Amino acid sequence: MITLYDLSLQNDRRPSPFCWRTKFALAHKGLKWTEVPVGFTEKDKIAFVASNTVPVLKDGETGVKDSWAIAIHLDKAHPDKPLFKSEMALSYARFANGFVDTVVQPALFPIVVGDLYERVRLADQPYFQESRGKRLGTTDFAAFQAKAREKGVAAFRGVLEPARRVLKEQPFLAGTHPAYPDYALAGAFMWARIISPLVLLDGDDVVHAWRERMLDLYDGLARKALAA
Ligand SMILES: N[C@@H](CCC(=O)N[C@@H](CS)C(=O)NCC(=O)O)C(=O)O
Repeated sequence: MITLYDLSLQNDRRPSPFCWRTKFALAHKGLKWTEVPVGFTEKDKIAFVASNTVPVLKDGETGVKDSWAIAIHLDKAHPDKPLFKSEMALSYARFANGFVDTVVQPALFPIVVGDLYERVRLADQPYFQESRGKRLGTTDFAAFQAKAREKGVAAFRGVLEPARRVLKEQPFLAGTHPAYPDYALAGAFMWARIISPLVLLDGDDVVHAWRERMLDLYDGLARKALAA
């Protein structure tokens, strides 16, 4: 039995971009799983793997923390329908993962942080203020977000250019079929979709068409999630 410990906000919204990578990876492999919602301050639920963050996966008796480690674990423990079919596929996925972690998500955070804060469970809001306030240098997340959006939406679209170039040539980042590079980028878009009504992409952007395909995958797994 596989259990995913997943970040939960008000109304049980599930926005974590890293948890979405894991959900897409599990669906890719045709594995079934159950989910345990975890609030920002419910660290006790994930203490069994000494983690402060989700996703955490419990696969039988094995606990794994960190979305990338989980992906590696899944291919080892369940070799059918591999996430990484070759060393090159693994390397490309690692690159895409790093691109999303260090470029895409940091471009997204300032333009959605106010909307995110509004949806954090009330009990978790002081923790969020303290932790994210330190990072941003303010706890007025609404004002920070408004200012960031003046240039931030255009900047966000700009950082997607490497993905856009690929998606002009093929339906998925991984080629004719989706794989981990797609799941990494789609995780970032799921994060935004679930916490904010902000329109991120032009309708005629190839990234927009790709995002629609990602929402449809695996019986609409992503589309079914409660959006903002
Ligand atoms: N490198 C980790 C990052 C995980 C992460 O930062 N998760 C966030 C949710 S999106 C979290 O659990 N944050 C808890 C906190 O901020 O206290 C991974 O890939 O799993």
